[in-house]
Parts: sequence; C-alpha cells; structure tokens
Amino acid sequence: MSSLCVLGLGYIGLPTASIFATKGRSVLGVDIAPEVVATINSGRIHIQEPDLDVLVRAAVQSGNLRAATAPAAADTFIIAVPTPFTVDAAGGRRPDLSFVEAAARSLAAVVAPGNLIVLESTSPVGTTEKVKAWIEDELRQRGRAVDGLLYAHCPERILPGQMLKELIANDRIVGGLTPEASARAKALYEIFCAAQIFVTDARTAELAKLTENAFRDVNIAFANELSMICDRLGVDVWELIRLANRHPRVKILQPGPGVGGHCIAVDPWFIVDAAPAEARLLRTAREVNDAKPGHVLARIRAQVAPGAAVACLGLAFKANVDDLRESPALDIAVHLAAEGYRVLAVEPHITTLPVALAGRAELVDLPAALARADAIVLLVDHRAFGSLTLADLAGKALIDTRGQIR
Ligand code: SAJ
Repeated sequence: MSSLCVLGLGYIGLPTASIFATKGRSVLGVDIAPEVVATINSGRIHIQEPDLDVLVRAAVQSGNLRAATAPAAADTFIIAVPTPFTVDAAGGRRPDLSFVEAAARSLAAVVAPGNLIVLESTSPVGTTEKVKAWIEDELRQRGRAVDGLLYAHCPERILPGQMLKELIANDRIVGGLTPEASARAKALYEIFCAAQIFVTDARTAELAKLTENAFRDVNIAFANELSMICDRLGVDVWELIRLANRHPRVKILQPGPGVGGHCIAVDPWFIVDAAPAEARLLRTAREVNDAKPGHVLARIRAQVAPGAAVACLGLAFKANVDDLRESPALDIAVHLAAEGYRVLAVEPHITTLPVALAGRAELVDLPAALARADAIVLLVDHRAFGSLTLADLAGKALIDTRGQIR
C-alpha cells in the first residue's frame, strides 16, 4: 500500500490527507503546531468546514491517518502550507515562500529515489522549480544524491464552505517538471478525484491557479466599482445587476464590503509581482477591492456619528464560514471601534472575539444587537441573517453591503 506524507494540516492539507486515508492509503500529516497535531490525533479538528469533522474522525479511527510535527519516509509528499505575501516599504506585495521553503528543506532528511513531491500550495510561477532546488541543496549538503526524485504542481481549487464536495467533484490540473512526474501525480489524484485531471507543465499549472483567482477578483472588482458608482448616482446596485444579468451574455457578480480570505485577495499580487508592467487590470482590480471597506466606512460615518452603537452583522470573510482571515468585515468593525463607535459584533460562527476586537467591541446575538443598535451594518450574508427584513430595523440607520435586507 502506497504511503503519503502531507505537510501542512490547514484548510487544504487536512481534507486532502484525510481523504487519502479514507481511500486506504497510509498518511502521515505534518504540522509545525503541536496543538494541531494533538487535536487531529484525537480525531478532532481545529478549523470549521462542513463534514470535515466526520471525515477526519473516520480517517484517524481507520488507523490510516496519523499526525506528527516532522515528516517521515513515504512514497509521496504533498506540500500544502500557506503562501502569504509581505508588503515592502514602497507598498509592493512580494510572495512569502518561507513556509514552502522550510517544508521543502525538511523533506531532504526523508526522501528517497522514486519519491514524488507535489506542491499544492498556491504559488508564484517557478516555485515548483524552487522546491526542487531547495531539496537538492539540502541533499547536497548531506552528501546525498539528488537524482530520481519527481516534482509536480497540483493546485487545489476547493471552495471554503463546500470543500469536501469540491475535492472530489472539481476537475484538477497537474503540472510535472517532467512527463513522468505528471503521470505519477495524475495517478495519485485519481485515487479520489471523480472529475477530469488535465496534465500540463508546472509553470502553466502555477499560473492557471493564479489566473482562476485573479479572474474572480477582477469580476468582483467590477461589481464593487459598480456599487460605488451607484452610490454616487443614487441607483440601487442590486436592482441594476439583477436587470443587467437578464442579458444572455452578462453575468455580473455581487458587490460586498471588499474581498477577503487568503486566496483571492492574495494570489493576483503574485502575478502583479512577476509581471508588473503587463498586469495593469489585475493591479487595479486589487486596488478597487481593497478600497471598498473605506467606502463602506464613509457611508457609515455619513449616517451615524462616533459614540453611536453600531451592530456589525458578520465578521467572517464570507458567508457561512468561521474564517476571519483577511476579512473586510472584521477590518470595518476594527476601524469603527477605533473611531469611537460602540461596536456590537454579531458573528454566529465564533464564540470569542478575535484579538483585534477583544476589549474594543461586544460579541452579542442578533436580537440583542437589533434591540441596542443605532445603526445596522450588514457585512456578511450569513444564512443566520437571511430572514431579516426592513420591518425588523424599526427606523434604525441601515448600511447593507450585501443587498440582503429588503
Ligand atoms: N465575493 C464577493 N462577491 C461575489 C463573490 C465573492 O464580494 O460575488 C467575496 C467574498 O465575500 C469573499 C471573497 O470574495 O470575501 C472570496 O470569496 P469566494 O467565495 O469567491 O472565494 P474563496 O476565496 O473562498 O475561494 C477561492 C475559490 N476560487 C475561485 O472561485 C476562482 C476557490 O475555488 C479556490 O480554491 C480558493 O479561492 C483558493 O484556495 O484559492
């Protein structure tokens, strides 16, 4: 039975490791955080995602999934660690590959000829080649041969909130540094992927993943820019988009308080960084989306003054998830608190306020917020807010960034 070692047990690595384990593969999951390792070994999870708890429990109970803080020998290694960006003094965004580099270098102690090393982390073009170089560098330092290792990039595409369904149902792209690596990677994902797996080279696979998220970012920027134009012109943007989308070739996305999460708000910068002169539309889209929280704050200030109680409905980066990373909703709530507003945060997916709001806001339930607030700011279209209507607001100021309350 083939064995796997998955580095990084976050939103991508954990479901991936677990699904291989439930398909009968022996999987070692590796994470640098000992508390994450302990949680998973006890059959529990440290993140929220529908049905992931069931999958992880089944994987651990089967005896096929075990977690540790360091890698061990295996046939296949999958790197699924974060690839954030850093902001330099001039405001430029540079990809931060330190987690990928550390994971790659850690593999030198355990790899053997014939092993396949897969990079799943969303990465700038050329990163798979760097993974190879980092591992070879470590091997040479140990006086070991570098030949016989296979490398491929197989980007993940799963949507938070419906990861387990998409893990199986989405088409995948695999891009090897050699045709042999591509073939091995394709066979690997065929273990659980029920959709088509397309083979290309590593650089195309890297850019394809970045392109998918940049495409979505540009389209959301179009919707967000429309919403700002509509605010200036006194037009209801939701009505406008609904009507425009009745054209057979128009499909405008939905405006919101900005673009959050650790993918769409990050990945286009990897393209901008690599081709700054050419990536003009992508850069502008990022700037439009990043400017949207400021626009929402200006709308709030125009309706209520500091000192007022403002109910912030939702802190997560999007609907029906608990993930607050890079969340424009959280950003807006933090700014309001800093400006002297009394922030009543309503976030049904969390039980304690994040550090940025702790001691500066109150975490309350929806009825309490509706009773106490002077203004209601709908930031996230969580299902829990779906039944709210204008009649519930009793004359309070309303800033609805999702067009949900009618
Ligand atoms: N958003 C809008 N309006 C929309 C759609 C989204 O404002 O019409 C906002 C959301 O509220 C959120 C942000 O955009 O703040 C991103 O949300 P999302 O649901 O569009 O995407 P993510 O970041 O959860 O997941 C994306 C997905 N990529 C694409 O759809 C092209 C997913 O398939 C990727 O696997 C994931 O990035 C990733 O890990 O890269």
